[in-house]
Amino acid sequence: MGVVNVTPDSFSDGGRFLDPQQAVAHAKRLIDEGADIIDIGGESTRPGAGPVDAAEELRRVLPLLRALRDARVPVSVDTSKPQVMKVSLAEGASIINDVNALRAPGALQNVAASGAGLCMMHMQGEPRMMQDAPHYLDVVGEVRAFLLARIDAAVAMGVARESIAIDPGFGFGKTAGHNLALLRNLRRLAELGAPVLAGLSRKSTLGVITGRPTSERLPVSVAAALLAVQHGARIVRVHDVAATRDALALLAAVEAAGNR
Ligand code: HH2
Repeated sequence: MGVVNVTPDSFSDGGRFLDPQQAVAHAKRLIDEGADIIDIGGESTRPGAGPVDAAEELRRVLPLLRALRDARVPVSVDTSKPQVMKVSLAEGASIINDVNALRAPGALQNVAASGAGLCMMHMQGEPRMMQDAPHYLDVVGEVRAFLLARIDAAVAMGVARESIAIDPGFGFGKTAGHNLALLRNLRRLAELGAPVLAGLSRKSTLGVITGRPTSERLPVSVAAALLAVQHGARIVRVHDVAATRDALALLAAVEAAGNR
């Protein structure tokens, strides 16, 4: 899943693709590099980010969504707002990716009615405060229980089980230690039966480990995507598609080699 953020303030690519033409060109480049899904977002969820209203979010997202209508890959829209979901689905989005796991009133109904795919992510708190003092007794168990409850809620609302992906929400109300425990134990989430999506690309935990700023986190992001897939992720949400593709091609080749 290749990321295109149409925002002024996203943590790693904020402001780069605010111009619709640049956003479209970037999305097409990611598709050419081998992205299987394009994820477009009109509101930053980085720690401390302020909220954006639905009209502004749609103003950012719709030109890109419309331009990608004929793209050869599905487009997902990264939003927590039921209104943005509804309009995006009517305008051709195939997937809703919600960092709030469709907990806003009306969100699940809107997605269930459309038959679209959805990704439900775990977050402790909300973006403005989530990194203040994240706390868990058992981070893996708590994230797993939350995601199971969200799968059940979506299925009860009429969403097909096979349309659901789940995500531990790396960096969303989690310390570096919490993120690493989740990465190490992704298989426990995969056991829930839904494909696991992992978004570690350029995130601050990778900066803590390497001491590098966002702009220098490509190598460690590729390593993180590889580790995530080795630990059970089926989808990786990344900014750098070509490099990640290469690493995953190597992993696939090693696995196909078997014991010959
Ligand atoms: N991370 C971000 C945004 N959306 N969605 C899912 N499912 N999983 C993630 O880990 C995830 C996500 C944050 O990254 P980014 O979009 O690069 O930054 P920002 O939120 O500042 O726009």
